[in-house]
Amino acid sequence: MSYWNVDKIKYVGTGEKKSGLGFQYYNPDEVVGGKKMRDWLRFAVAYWHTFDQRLVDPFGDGTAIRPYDKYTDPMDQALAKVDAAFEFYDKLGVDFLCFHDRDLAPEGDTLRETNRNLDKVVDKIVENQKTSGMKVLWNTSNLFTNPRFVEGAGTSPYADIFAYSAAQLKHSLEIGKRVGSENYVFWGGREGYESLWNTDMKREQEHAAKLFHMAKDYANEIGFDAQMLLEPKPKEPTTHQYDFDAATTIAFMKEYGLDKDFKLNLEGNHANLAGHTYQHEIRVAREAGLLGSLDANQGDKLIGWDIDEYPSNLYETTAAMTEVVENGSIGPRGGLNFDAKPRRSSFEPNDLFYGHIVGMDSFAAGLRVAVAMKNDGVLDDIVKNRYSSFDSGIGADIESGKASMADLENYSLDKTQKDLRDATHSDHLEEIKDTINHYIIQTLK
Ligand code: XUL
Ligand code: CO
Repeated sequence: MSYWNVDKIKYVGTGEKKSGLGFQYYNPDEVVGGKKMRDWLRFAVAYWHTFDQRLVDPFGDGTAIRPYDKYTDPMDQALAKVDAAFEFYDKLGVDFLCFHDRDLAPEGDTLRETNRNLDKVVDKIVENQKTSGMKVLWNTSNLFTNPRFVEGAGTSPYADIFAYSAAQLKHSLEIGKRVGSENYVFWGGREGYESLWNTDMKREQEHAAKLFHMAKDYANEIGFDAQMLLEPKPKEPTTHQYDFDAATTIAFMKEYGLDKDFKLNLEGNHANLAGHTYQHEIRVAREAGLLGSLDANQGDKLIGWDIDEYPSNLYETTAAMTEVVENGSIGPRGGLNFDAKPRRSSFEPNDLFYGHIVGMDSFAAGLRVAVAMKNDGVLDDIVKNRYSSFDSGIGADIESGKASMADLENYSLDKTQKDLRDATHSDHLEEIKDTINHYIIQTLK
């Protein structure tokens, strides 16, 4: 039985496209910058957006038409979805999937019943992995949808909710081990506050850190050696999320001794909500040695919430992939997970293929441009030259610590206005942007 009415998606290149369903830039086994494209990009399909999302918005019901809708019993539908999902991965040509525990199976009345439902679906995933070779980039625990998490999970003011969260998480880690997840993600869906008037911020953050430590300790105990990742987001759903952005999350990790075992999973739309570019977030993580993995999506500059649009902005993917190429990889076990969904008006099954194709092609294009710029050392020279006054003389003495403040005073006291004006140089930023445009246009034509 076939769920999706398409053939396997092929690389067709940038010539005349015969059908809309083809990759123009993503050619998985082509070697670019010393590695196969599939190994640079390690694309993953997100179970929640792709197979569960009904395309609701706050004003309207779901519009999605999905090939397993005919199964009305929740467990029958959950099992059919696994087959549909693995056919989708095969036709799209991705190597990885990602999921939350609750994406897979309906909850029962107790955690025991819920785990039983979940285990049945995971059994089927494991069977499908054996025949397809599909790998799990990461799994995670949904500790935010059910009303019990209304005031948080690890940061809930209620001990029973913390306990339940830990119990749910324990099983999710066991599942991670079963499916061989390369990473394990924590996005703090409700881990923030609505109002400071009733919040003990310090106590909540200590609790969150305790839950992360417990998770890592338990993973070690069962021999689940996934890279642990925290995913920053500044707001939505709570007014203020504790893992606001990369820099805030790194400070939290350092304060609570988590920076040895945890890295970051960074998302484009989350970066924008924090007032940053995706490139900024990736740079902050990479320079701290904490870049773990990436959630691929884009926001809309005119909308102030998380719309999880499939990435299509080539300038932004070029910027993100420039950081990745500079880093040598996305992260030790990182990949690009499409935390993205079609617009509500793109409700047909095939829109899921188009969404992933534009996303995969956009990052593949970004990779090609970033590698071309790297090969020509375009940015290397720009950055190196800008700081070259620190390579010798007084600059080298400042960096080495040889120069004291008194030395710098001596050095500066008689410099004239003109001397100092001459010490600065134009950044030629417009020329740099013109060069980047040139590489995008030339590489992608
Ligand atoms: C929410 C979000 C999540 C995480 C996984 O904005 O990004 O889907 O990626 O829980
Ligand atoms: Co995400």
